[in-house]
Amino acid sequence: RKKEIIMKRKLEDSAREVHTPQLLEEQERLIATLIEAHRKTYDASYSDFSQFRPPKRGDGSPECRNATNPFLMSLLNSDMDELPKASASGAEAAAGDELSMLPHLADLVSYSIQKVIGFAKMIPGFKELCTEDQISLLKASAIEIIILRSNESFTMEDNSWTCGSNEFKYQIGDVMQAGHKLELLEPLVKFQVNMKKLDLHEAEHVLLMAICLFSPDRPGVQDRCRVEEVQEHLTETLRAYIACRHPLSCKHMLYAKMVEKLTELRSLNEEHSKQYLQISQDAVNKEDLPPLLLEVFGNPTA
Ligand code: YSL
Repeated sequence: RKKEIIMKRKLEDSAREVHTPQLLEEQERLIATLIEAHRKTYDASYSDFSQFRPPKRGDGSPECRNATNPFLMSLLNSDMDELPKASASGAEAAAGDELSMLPHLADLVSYSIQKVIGFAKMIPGFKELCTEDQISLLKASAIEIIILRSNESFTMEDNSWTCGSNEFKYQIGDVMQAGHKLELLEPLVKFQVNMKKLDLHEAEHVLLMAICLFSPDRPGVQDRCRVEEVQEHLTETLRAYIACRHPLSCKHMLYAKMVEKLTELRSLNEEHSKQYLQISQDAVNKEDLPPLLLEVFGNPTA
């Protein structure tokens, strides 16, 4: 009898597979909407980056090594004969100041948060949530979605996020100069490498970001059922997409691997919260952290 039941299940399973060889029209539309939302909010020319406060790297040049005479060095190495009025922050940064990359990277993250919000607003079902739930979802997932979307600029050639020119190429060392610890950045880079290896289609990439956003178990979410419903609809669409669009040879376990990435993002998120708290306390120049960033990640001095 048990055998019979198992056989019957197997037949049903294969029948189901045969009956879902194509994406429903509605699922196709959803994917098209998400792709458009992403394209509208991800500018792959990275032309906005020049508006951020400039990156400052302690790059091992003479003025950076000479930490004892940063002001002298900056005057000797430039055409200026006076220190800039704003406390010679350039000289401090040139001296390899611990948080020299913080203003630029904080601006990049603040900019990215704005783009993530724009993306979220175009996902069917998001605007229908109450504002409190929209905020709870965004606060909890912003860093995860930024990590996901950044995979587009990540390259395995030199394990950097390359956003156009060398000035906007970010390596581990640069992120360390924003106050993050090496041992915690390694998992972040590993994550990027493994994501890259999944070689996702654009449809899968955008679905993953949307699924990440609609996680019903985030703190503070009131209407968990609504969030779960949307998430299930998104995951169903992802499964269907993989089943019928992804080449057989590489779709093996792809859905499972993508779900695993969501788990890894949770632990990166947790680690980020701890490091952020530390950095936001260390950042003596409170202006280093843009207001949106303080609002989304938390303001320890508030
Ligand atoms: O407060 C944010 C801190 C994180 C680092 C967290 C480290 C602990 C995690 C375990 C920032 C500094 C990381 C970024 C911004 C460093 C530079 C490269 C990058 C990292 C994501 C988080 C993202 C790159 C881009 C460029 C481009 O692809 C985009 C437009 C993306 O939105 C962001």
